[in-house]
Amino acid sequence: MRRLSFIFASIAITLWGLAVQAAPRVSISGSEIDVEGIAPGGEALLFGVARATENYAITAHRTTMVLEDSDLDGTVTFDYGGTVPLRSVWLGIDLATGEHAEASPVGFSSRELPWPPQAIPAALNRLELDNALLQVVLVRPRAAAPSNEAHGVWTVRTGDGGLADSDGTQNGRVRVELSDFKSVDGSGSPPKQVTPEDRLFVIDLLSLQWSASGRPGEEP
Ligand SMILES: [Ca+2]
Repeated sequence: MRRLSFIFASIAITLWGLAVQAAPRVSISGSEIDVEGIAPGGEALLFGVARATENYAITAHRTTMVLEDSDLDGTVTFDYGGTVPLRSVWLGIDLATGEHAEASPVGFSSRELPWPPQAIPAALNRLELDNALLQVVLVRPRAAAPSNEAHGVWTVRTGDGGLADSDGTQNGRVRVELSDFKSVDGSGSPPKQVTPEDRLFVIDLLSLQWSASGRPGEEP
């Protein structure tokens, strides 16, 4: 009996190890986008931008959607409502851990850029990025906020010299205040400062290039 308990304990530790290391995967098929490999019963954020031409104008459709794993299989599915546009980039983020994965439809290669080292100034209350037009997402993972109050997802769209660019000028940079972020999941006011556990994701609405800030515990 003692031996049996030992075996169960070993299995439990192995499974726990797998759960800690698990990273999500994103796959696209027809009109569906799957985020697989999240904690069973957990939530994932699907963050995507799709470029399309409509009435001779190029548009960027943005998606920031929290998806719940209600059937406990560790996979959530988003239906785009039509074939997922070729020129699109999709990030799946496990909201328990902040781990992410990315995919684009077959035939389109999106480009990941390194997280800009100067993007978060010492005051930690804003971002400074060299983009003309972008969507930013801030995820405070559940694991990083055990109080169950502060975790959540916030997003903002910003454009150089315009919307949510607090430097107010067209200078090739945007300065985005955390206070301009809006909740995606009803979790209330945005954080006042970025913490090392937070994960930031940026998709450029023109080039579809994207960046993710470092893993929890790394220097942002
Ligand atoms: Ca600017």
